[in-house]
Amino acid sequence: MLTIYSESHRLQHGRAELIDGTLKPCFETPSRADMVLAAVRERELGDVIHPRRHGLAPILAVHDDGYVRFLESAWQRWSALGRYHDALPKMWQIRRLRERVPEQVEGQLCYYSMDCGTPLTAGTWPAITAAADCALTGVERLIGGERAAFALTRPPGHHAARDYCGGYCFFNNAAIAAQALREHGLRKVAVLDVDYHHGNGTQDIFYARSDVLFLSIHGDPATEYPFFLGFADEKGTGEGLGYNFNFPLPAGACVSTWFVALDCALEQIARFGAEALVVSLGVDTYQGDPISRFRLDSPDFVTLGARLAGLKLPTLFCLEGGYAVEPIGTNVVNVLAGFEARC
Ligand code: SP5
Ligand code: ZN
Repeated sequence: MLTIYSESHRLQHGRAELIDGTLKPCFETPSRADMVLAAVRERELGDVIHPRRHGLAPILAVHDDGYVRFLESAWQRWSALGRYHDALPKMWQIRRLRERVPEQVEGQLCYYSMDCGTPLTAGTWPAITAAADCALTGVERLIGGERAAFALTRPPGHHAARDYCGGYCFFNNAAIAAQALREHGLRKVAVLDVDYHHGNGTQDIFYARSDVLFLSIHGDPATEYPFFLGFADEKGTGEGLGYNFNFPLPAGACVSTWFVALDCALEQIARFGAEALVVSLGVDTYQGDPISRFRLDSPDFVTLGARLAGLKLPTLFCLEGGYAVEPIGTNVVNVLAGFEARC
């Protein structure tokens, strides 16, 4: 399987994340991608290519114009205020506050953020545009007839909605890819999110649409991040009613429960008649993940890959979470190798 990778991911390197009242090193680090790339090479998954640049049009097809312009200019405007550490929001436009875009960068950072765990840095913009280009280059390869491709996207994307960042995500790489597949003429695209956390951003982007089916298997938001979306009764709206499926599972759920949910999701994808599949591939479902509470072990990821291959669809994998850094490469490549074994 082809891997699409850019060194520019390294430019996103947040210094700190607020944990337990103190600033701790970010869980989402460049070493994650290094470990995945090393495993891709070591296990000879296939060629590794650079992304081609696609510009802003495919990004603006799923993200709000004001949000994109904010991300493009934020660091320059932040540092012009004499601030050189990570840009993090300190408040939110919560219930009964005015939904109004502030004029200056500090207020805009609050307006366009979901949490304070997503540091915007000097290198965020080049890193996130390169990640989107990795996903879009993968789409081109699928359109060119490739059965599957792996976009080694970092930072991840699935928490990023039409007009906000959060959960280490800025541009929703998987959503950008799904939309690009639609624009290349595929009529029905499914996005399956297997990250431990609900893909709130992807759900947000496609919630009113029937041409992109969204399904997510994740820790129950009653107790798990992102807390405010990802419940089983969120089924889509308007035209999109019946095209959104959430499978929240209790924290600590056993592996067999997780695979039962996967089977339900795969059945829906087949029923929908998807012409292509985008997988939001987070491996923070691993039993050793430091911020998550599912129990998949490394061999379970091979099984996951094989089940996905059973759909017999052109498939693009986009990397999402996974914070047990040492085994992340093994776990990700296990999925991809399991998929290839069943191709
Ligand atoms: C892409 C992705 O997986 N984003 C996840 C964002 C989760 N952010 C919340 C982190 C909460 C960390 N809790 C620390 C518990 C340490 N024992
Ligand atoms: Zn996650």
